[in-house]
Amino acid sequence: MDRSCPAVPSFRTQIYPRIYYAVTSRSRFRLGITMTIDLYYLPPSPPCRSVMMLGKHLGVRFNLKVVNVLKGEQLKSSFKKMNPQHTIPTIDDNGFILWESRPIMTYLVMKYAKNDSLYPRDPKQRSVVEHRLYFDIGILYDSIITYHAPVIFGKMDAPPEQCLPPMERAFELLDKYLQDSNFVAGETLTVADFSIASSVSSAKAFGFDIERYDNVATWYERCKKAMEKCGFEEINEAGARVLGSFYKANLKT
Ligand SMILES: N[C@@H](CCC(=O)N[C@@H](CS)C(=O)NCC(=O)O)C(=O)O
Repeated sequence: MDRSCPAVPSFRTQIYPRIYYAVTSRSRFRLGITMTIDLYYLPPSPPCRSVMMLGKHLGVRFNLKVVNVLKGEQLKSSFKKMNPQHTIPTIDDNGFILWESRPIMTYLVMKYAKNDSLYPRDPKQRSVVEHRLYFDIGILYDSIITYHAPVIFGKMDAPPEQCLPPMERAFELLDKYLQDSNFVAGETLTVADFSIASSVSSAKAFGFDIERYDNVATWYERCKKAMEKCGFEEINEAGARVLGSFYKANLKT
């Protein structure tokens, strides 16, 4: 009779190494001896700013690698080989390559956070965080960039008028989401606040008046305090100001 049972994984060769890796990589990180993560970025880039602030919040050490997308450096074959979508931010966590700021943020929390508060495990809470991240990429940030990008890239002298109402509508929605909660996905800070704070600070730096939206303005001040130690001023607002200056330099109205 064949006593071997290939369907049952061996504890010594298959299960134990996985447990060992999971435990030691977390411990190494907590002891501050984790390997650094390469972050391909440019300081004014909104999605890069949210990742950088979150990294600082988590205590993750980034090995910063500038990719100047304004000079087309993202189109170099070496970068496109790593990220065929050729976007920043992109991370390389010891061979694990990931791009898109929002999945990068959720990955960093799942792998390196001391608890799950920034990306809750509870299905309902997590779904609200996911909703806000999707709202940001698909509606809020999208409307902000669609309105301002033609001027930033010198394609138009003034922003396209027809793109203003969608941006205002997005801010009205954000204002509603913040009506009964301190942060965008509930009572505590989550990765969605990092993402949306970066979008809102960009709009503000372009000259959009966020004070028209009471809840957004109050939440923005709250984020300033909550993210003070992770670079809200020196990473986020400073970068947004540089982006805003590109826009204002090309604006001819
Ligand atoms: N949804 C992406 C957007 C990334 C993105 O478009 N980044 C810009 C810089 S802000 C970029 O890399 N542009 C260069 C390109 O698309 O070739 C994210 O959140 O990471």
